[in-house]
Amino acid sequence: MSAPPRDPTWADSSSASRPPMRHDWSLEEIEALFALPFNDLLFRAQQVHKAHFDPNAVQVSTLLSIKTGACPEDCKYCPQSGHYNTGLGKEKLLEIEKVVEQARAAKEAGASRFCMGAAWRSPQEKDLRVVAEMVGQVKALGLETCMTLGMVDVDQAKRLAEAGLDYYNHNLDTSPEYYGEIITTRTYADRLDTLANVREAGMKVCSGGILGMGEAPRDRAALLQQLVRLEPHPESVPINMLVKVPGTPMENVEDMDPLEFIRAIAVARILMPKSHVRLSAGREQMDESTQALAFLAGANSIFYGDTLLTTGNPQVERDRALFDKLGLHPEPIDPNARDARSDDEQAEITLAHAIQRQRDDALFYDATPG
Ligand code: SAM
Ligand code: DTB
Ligand code: SF4
Repeated sequence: MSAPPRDPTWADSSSASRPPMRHDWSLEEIEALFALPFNDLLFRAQQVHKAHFDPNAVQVSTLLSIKTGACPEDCKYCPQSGHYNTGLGKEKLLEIEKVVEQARAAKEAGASRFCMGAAWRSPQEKDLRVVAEMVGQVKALGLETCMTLGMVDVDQAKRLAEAGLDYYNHNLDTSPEYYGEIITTRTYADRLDTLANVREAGMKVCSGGILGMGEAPRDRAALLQQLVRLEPHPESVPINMLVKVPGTPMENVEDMDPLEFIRAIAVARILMPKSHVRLSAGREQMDESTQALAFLAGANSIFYGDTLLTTGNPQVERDRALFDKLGLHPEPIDPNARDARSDDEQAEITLAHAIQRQRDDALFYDATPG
């Protein structure tokens, strides 16, 4: 996956002509984007993509499950929930050396970010000490680090940030309205709180959702509306296509039209112009043309490696071949982008968060189950 010569026109619109980032998109505006003729929608998404990114560069992350199975939460899509029988056993937290070994292999295979996931509701104190050490050692390899460990409070988020964690992944998963159909053991407001805590700790936010869970088109628009309300927008927005795992309540849900999925990627790109939009879970079930359309629609990040957390992902050789066919190349880590936030910028984020928390409390009081 070597870098071919760049198209010199990719960053061709001057910053002066770019509209400011918006957080106040109405549901109707977002639905109107979804309703555009497909070609018009993709053209608009490409214009936005080209104005902010090299459209042929794709950020490459590798995922590892550091603690698998027996999760107390009841997320209906998830093979790791202890509420369903999916054949997964309960595993202990992996040893640090094993994780570092996998991270080194991921780096050698071409990944720039290493994402570690744990099937926890939230980390316990004894575990937090271990994962903090893990972060430090993975980061020392020269990789960006990301973790997804469930809910975190501000203190936990700060400790992870101090350990060197660059990104924290915590998905909103679906719209506030559909959420109660999918998860009952934590609320939408809990999720927004965790995202606010991650921001307050100065980490980058990775947050997105899952499509194809039987949601209505309006739920897709409402999920994106929630993500776009976050200030700043999440730096990373994973859009997962549901992986239907036998034993979960979602194993027989109806397939989503792949073109509707592409529309969602394009709308995410338009709404969050500077974010990396990740074509996340579900690639193994997608043909090459659908993946190519997703990149055309503005997706610019993938999980790379033969497994996600517990389910399959395309073999690395297949991804290398796809990148070659499409003339894509892995995006290098931007050394200036890391830790580049000034104290003033961080203070502004903290203030914006205090305001957003008040708004969320008011808005979600009624929308979320007990
Ligand atoms: N337990 C932590 C949590 O949920 O916050 C972290 C791990 S959890 C597996 C991370 C994310 O994986 C979920 O939020 C969900 O969006 C995604 N995910 C889980 N199962 C999936 C599936 N079958 N298909 C697509 N995405 C899935
Ligand atoms: C995200 O949005 N998708 C990833 C990552 N964040 C942690 C997880 C996908 C999991 C798919 C099901 C599995 O492999 O267990
Ligand atoms: Fe647990 Fe996360 Fe799976 Fe939900 S998505 S059951 S919290 S591992």
